[in-house]
Amino acid sequence: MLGWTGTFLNIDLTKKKAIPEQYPEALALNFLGGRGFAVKILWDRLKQGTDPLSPENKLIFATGPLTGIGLPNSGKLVVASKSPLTGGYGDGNTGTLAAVYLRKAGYDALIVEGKSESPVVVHVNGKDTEFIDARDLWGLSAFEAEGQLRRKYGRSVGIVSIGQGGENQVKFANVVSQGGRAGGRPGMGAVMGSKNLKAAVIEGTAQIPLADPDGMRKLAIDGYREILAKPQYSFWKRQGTMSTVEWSQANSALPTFNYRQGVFDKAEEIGGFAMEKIKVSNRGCPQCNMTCGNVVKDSEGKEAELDYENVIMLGSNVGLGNLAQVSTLNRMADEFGLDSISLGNSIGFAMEASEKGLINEKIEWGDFEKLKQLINDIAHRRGLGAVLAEGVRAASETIGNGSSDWAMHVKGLEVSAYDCHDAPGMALAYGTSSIGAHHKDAWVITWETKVGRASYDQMKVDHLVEVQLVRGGVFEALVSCRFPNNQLGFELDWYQRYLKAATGKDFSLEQLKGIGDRILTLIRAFWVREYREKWSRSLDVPPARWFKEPLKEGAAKGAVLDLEKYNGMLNAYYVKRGWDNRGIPKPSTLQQLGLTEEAKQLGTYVKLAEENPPVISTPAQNTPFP
Ligand code: PTT
Ligand code: SF4
Repeated sequence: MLGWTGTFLNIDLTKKKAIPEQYPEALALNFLGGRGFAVKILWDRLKQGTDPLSPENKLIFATGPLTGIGLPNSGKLVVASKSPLTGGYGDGNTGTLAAVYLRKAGYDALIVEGKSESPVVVHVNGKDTEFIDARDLWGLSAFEAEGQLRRKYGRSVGIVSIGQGGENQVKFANVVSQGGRAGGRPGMGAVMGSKNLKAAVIEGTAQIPLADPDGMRKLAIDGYREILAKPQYSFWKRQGTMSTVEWSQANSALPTFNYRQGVFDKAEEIGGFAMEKIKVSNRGCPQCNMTCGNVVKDSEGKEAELDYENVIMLGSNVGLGNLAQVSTLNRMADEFGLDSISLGNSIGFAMEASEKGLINEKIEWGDFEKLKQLINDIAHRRGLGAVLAEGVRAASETIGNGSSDWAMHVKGLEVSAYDCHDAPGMALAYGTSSIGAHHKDAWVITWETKVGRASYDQMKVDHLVEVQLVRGGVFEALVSCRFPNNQLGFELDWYQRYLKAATGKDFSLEQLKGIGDRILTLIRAFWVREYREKWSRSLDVPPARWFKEPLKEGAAKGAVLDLEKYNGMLNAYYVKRGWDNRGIPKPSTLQQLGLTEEAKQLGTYVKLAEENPPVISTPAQNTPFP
C-alpha cells in the first residue's frame, strides 16, 4: 500500500500487550483514515451498549494518508471513542507531533483498549512498545506531565496526555498536547483516564511509503507558498480565529449569559484587536505555516493560548469581559485537560441556575475568583463541580425545574460558540452534526448571513449537506486542517493532488464526497445502534431556548426559531441524506454506500424502513442518555 502504512497498532492495557495488525487496502480506499477508520473500527469491534468508561471501550488515535509527510497543516490526528458525554460517536481533531511520529513509527492508527491496574504511560518506538509506570505523573496537569516526559524522551517524540480532568473522568475532559493543542470534546480524555492511561509517547524514524516522493516534495513547497500568498494570510497570522468575536457581535451570534443575548457590552474588550495588545507569539500544530494559536500573557503573567471559541465560552457566555482573566481560565482548562467550550457552557448554565435560585450556590456572572474555583472543582469533581462534570444534559436532569429548556446541548454535547436564535441553517448544522452540537462539520453561519438569516429554504439544506460532506467527511478522513481551505480559500484540488502523490490513486472530488457520505452515514448508524429504542428525531433538534425565548438584546432582538419550519428543514435534510423521517439511514442508502453488512446489523437493533414511518414531531427537549 502506498500513502498508508497499512498497519494499526492494537494496545491492550489490561494485558500490557501491543499487537500490530495489517489491515486490508479496501478499508483505506473506502474510509481514507482519521474519522473514517475510527467509526469503522468502533462499528466492527465495539459491542453494542458498551459502557464508554469501561475497559471494553476503545480509544482510537487515527491519522490519514496525508499525515506526517511534510504537507501544509497535516500534523493532526483524530482521537475518537464511544463518548461518555453523549453515549454516541465522539471524536476531536488535534494538532500534535504524536500524529507525525505515529506514522513514522509505522502505524496509521493506535487502538487502545483494556485498563491498566495502575497509571501508565505507553511508549511506542517503532516496532517496540513499552508500558511505563506513571504513578508519579498521576495528579499532575497535562502541561506538567508532558514537561516531565519531554525532559525524559527529548524533542523528537510526540506526546499526548490528560490532566486532572481526564483522570477524574470529567465527561468533557479532552486530550492535550504541546501546551495548548486540545482535542476530543466529547470526553476522549475521560476515556483515557478510565483506562489509567496518563499519556502516550510516540517516536519513530521510518519513511512513509509514497507513490511519488519527488512530486510530493514539490507539491509541499508549492502548497506552503500558495498559502503564504493568500490575501487574508497576514491578518490571519495576526488574529487567527479571534476576529470572529467582532463578527459574531455585529451579527447577534455571540453566546452571552448562557445564550440569551447574542451581543455582549464588553465584546470589544475580549475581541481580536484587544487580543493583539496582549499577544506575545503564535503557536500551532506541526507542519503548519498558518500557526493560529494566539499566545498571550494572562492575568497571572503566564502564557495562555486563545481561539475564538474558548474566549467566548469562558468570556461573554459567563459574563466575563476581561481578556487577561479569560486567558487565565483558558490556561486552566488546558492544564486540567477540560474542553473549554463545554466548560464555559456548563458554567453559564450553573450561573443561570444560581440567578434563578435553583441551586444553593451564589455564582455571579463574571465573578473571576468564583469561576477559577468552579473550574478547579469541576476538574476534581467537588460539590457543584461534580454535578457540572457530568455535562449540562445530566446537570439539568439533576437540577430539574424546567432547566432542560436552557441546557444548551444537542445529544448531550454542549453547543459551541454561535447563538442560533436568528440562524436556522446553523441551528440545523448543530442539530445534525456527527458528534453533537459542534461547529466542526458545518460552520455555515457566515454564509447564511450573506444569503439571508430568516429563511428555512431547501437551498440552506443543500448547502449544509455539501459542507458537511467536505468538512465532516473529507477533511476529518484526510486528517488535514480545514483552515487553509475555509479561512484562506486554499482550493480543494490541492488535496486531490496530494492524495495522488501519496497513494498513486486518482480521487475525484465526487468520490471523496462519497467517502465523506459513507463515513457520516455510518456515524449516524452508530448513534442509532447505541440509542436503540431511545433514538428519536428530537435528538436532532437544538435546545428549546432558541425556539421559546426571543433574543433579549441587540439588532436581532426578538428573534426566535420557528419549530415547525425547523422540522420542515429537518425533513428536507433527511430526504437529501437518504434517511427516513426518524433520521435513520434507509436500507437502500446504506447499500448504495457499500454498507450492506452494516445495514443488516443495524436492522437487528431497530426496524429499518424504506418508506417514512409516521413520527410525532416533538419540540426540542432534554434527550436521554442511552
Ligand atoms: C475543537 C474545539 C475548538 S474548535 C476550540 S477553539 W476552534 C476549543 N479549543 C480548546 C482549547 O484550545 N483548549 C481546551 N482545553 N479546550 C478546547 N476546546 C475547544 O475545542 C484546533 C483548531 C481549531 S481552534 C479549529 S476551530 C479547527 N478545528 C478543526 C477540526 O475540527 N478539523 C480539522 N480537520 N481541522 C481543524 N482545524 C482547526 O483546528 P476538537 P487543535 Mg481541537 C487551546 O479538538 O475536539 O475537535 O474541538 O485541536 O489542535 O487545538 O486545533 O476556534
Ligand atoms: Fe493547527 Fe491552526 Fe495550523 Fe490549522 S491553521 S494546522 S489549527 S495551527
